[in-house]
Amino acid sequence: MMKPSKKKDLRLLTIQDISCVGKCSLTIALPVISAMGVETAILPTAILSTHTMFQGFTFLDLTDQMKPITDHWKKEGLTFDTIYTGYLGSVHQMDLVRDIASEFSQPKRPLIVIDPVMADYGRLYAGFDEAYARKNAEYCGMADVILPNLTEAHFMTGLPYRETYDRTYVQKMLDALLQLGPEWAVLTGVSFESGKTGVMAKCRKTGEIFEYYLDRVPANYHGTGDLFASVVAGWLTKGASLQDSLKLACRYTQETIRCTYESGKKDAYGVDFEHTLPDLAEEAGALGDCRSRQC
Ligand code: PXL
Repeated sequence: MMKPSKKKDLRLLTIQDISCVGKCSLTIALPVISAMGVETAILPTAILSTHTMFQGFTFLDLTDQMKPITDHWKKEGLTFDTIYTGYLGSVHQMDLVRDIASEFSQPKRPLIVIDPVMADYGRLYAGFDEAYARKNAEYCGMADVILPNLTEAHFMTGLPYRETYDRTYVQKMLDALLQLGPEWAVLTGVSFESGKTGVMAKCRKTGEIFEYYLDRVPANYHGTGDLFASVVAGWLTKGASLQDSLKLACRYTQETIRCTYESGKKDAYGVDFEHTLPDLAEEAGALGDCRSRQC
């Protein structure tokens, strides 16, 4: 397992919505990645009163603000080690993000992590359609790492969605995802054994397969995909290998779900990451940085 890097001044840009209430997207990414000791710049794509699982949510599209905001950053000479995107409100925003990634590709191209948030349990989220999924497939082609669940992979590759499956199915899905162009495809929520869940990943260049599974906590909380992706993006930015990043993110996500479950919360509202964040900060070496500075 890697030793946490003490390198200073790492900066990640995350682009996704602000769901004001509901513990997902930016209300997870910002605290979690910051707690890992990585400066987290945000580019909000929309403001919603809640995430889209609530009834009657409000939605303010911020597409028009995205370019002026990044133009200002450009003038300020800002650079990013990583660009991590989650829920994007429209296909147009994917084109904008592609432009932003190329604008900020000097002096060093940032690592691109894409979580193509749009679906789960075999269905697209409210507001998305097949055209959005097709565009997401094309958009994922520019990533170093993509992190879809099996439903999102189904909508992007056109391969059938299955609730029960075997290794051949998952490997075919990974190959189809790699054909879209990313360096690594990571499928989340993979389970070949009841009571276990984890990830299976494949590298386009080397063909290497990496898998990691842990005991499944018997509850489904909203926002766990965003938590997992944020921790993966944080560790990658700190210089961890993809394999270590996935392991650490699986363990942290499982621990947070376990904590939430044991506190008696049975609904799908969100996970209590606030209680496990100090452990993540410690593991990431972020507390150590501060102590050694005696602040
Ligand atoms: O957790 C993913 C997510 C992010 N943002 C919004 C969502 C969802 C999932 O439903 O609705 C607005």
